Amino acid sequence: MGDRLGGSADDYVAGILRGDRRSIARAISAVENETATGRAILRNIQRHLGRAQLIGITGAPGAGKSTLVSALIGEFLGRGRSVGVVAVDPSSPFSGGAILGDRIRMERHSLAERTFIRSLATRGHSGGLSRAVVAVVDVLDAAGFDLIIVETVGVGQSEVEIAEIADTRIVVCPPGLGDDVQAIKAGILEIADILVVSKADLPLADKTELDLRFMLSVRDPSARQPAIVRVSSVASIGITELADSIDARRDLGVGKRGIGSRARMRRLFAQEAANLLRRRMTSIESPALDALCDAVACGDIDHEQASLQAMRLVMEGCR
Ligand SMILES: Nc1nc2c(ncn2[C@@H]2O[C@H](COP(=O)(O)OP(=O)(O)O)[C@@H](O)[C@H]2O)c(=O)[nH]1
Ligand SMILES: [Mg+2]
Repeated sequence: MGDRLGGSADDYVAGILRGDRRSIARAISAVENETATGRAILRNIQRHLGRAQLIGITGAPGAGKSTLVSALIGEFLGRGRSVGVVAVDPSSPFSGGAILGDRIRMERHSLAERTFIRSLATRGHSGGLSRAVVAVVDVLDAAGFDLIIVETVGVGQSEVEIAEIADTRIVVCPPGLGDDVQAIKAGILEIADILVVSKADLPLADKTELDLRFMLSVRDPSARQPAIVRVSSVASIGITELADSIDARRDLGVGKRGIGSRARMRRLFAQEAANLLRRRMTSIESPALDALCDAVACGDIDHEQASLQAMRLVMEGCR
C-alpha cells in the first residue's frame, strides 16, 4: 500500500523504528491526514508502543507553556533522554535557539537528533482531536523518544481531553490572572498531577502560589493532591525540580512499557465512548428514552438507575 509521498506502510514503519526523521515526519502527516497508509502505519506500530512517558502541558494562552517546554527539552536532553513534542498550539512557535541553550550548544547536532517537534492543526480531525494527538504520539513512541510532551491551550473541551490522556498532566498557571486563579477552570485543576506556577521571576508569583494552595485546600480532601512547582523558564528557576517531579512519576511506573499505553488507551476509549453516547443520547428519536425521562420526573426511578438504563437503551439502538 503506497501513498502520494511514495512509501508503503511497511517502509514507513521500518523507518520509524530506525528513528529515521524523514520517515517519522511523513508518517505523522499520513496519520494526521487519516490516509489509508496512515491507518496501516498505526496498526503496524501498535506492538512497538508503550515505552515513552507522555506528558501533557496545558494552560491559558500566554501562560508560558512553550517557553517551559523548551526549557524542559534542554533539561531532559542534559539527562541523556530524547524528547518528542506535539504542539497543539500553533500560535507560539518554538525556536531552536531557545531549546538548545548555550550550555549544550556544542553538542548541537547530536542533540537536535534527539528532539522532534511537531505542530498539529486543531481542526479537521474526523476522529476527534484526542485521537489525532494519540496517533502522532504513537508514531513518536514507536520511534523511541523517551519523553513525549503534548502542549495544548487549556481552553475548550477537546484541549482538556487531550491533557487528560497524558500519563503526567501539568497545568501551567501564570501570575497575575486577576484577584484569584478563578480563570483556571476547576475541571482543569482536577486533572493536574503537577501545578506549575510559571514566570516565578515576576512578583505576583507568590500570590498565585498562595491562591492555588488555598484552592486545593478547600477541595474534597480525598481528591488527588497535585504537586506545586514554581518555575521561571527565563531565569532558569525550578526547571530541575519540575524534571525531578516528572521523573519521580516515571519511577512510580507511570509510562512503563505496556502499562502506560494501556491506561492511555482506556482513557481514550472513555472519552470517545462518552462523546458517542452524548451525541446519540441527545439526538436519537426514542419513545423508550422519553418514557424514562418521564419516569424520573415522576420519581419512579432514581437518576443513577435511569442513566444506566438510558445507556443500555442507546447501545441497543433504542426504539
Ligand atoms: N517573565 C517571564 N516571562 C516568561 C516566562 N516564560 C515565558 N514568558 C513570556 O510569556 C509569553 C508567553 O510565553 P509562551 O511560552 O509563548 O506561552 P504559551 O502561550 O503558554 O505557550 C512570552 O512573551 C514569554 O517570553 C518566564 O519564566 N518569565
Ligand atoms: Mg505555546
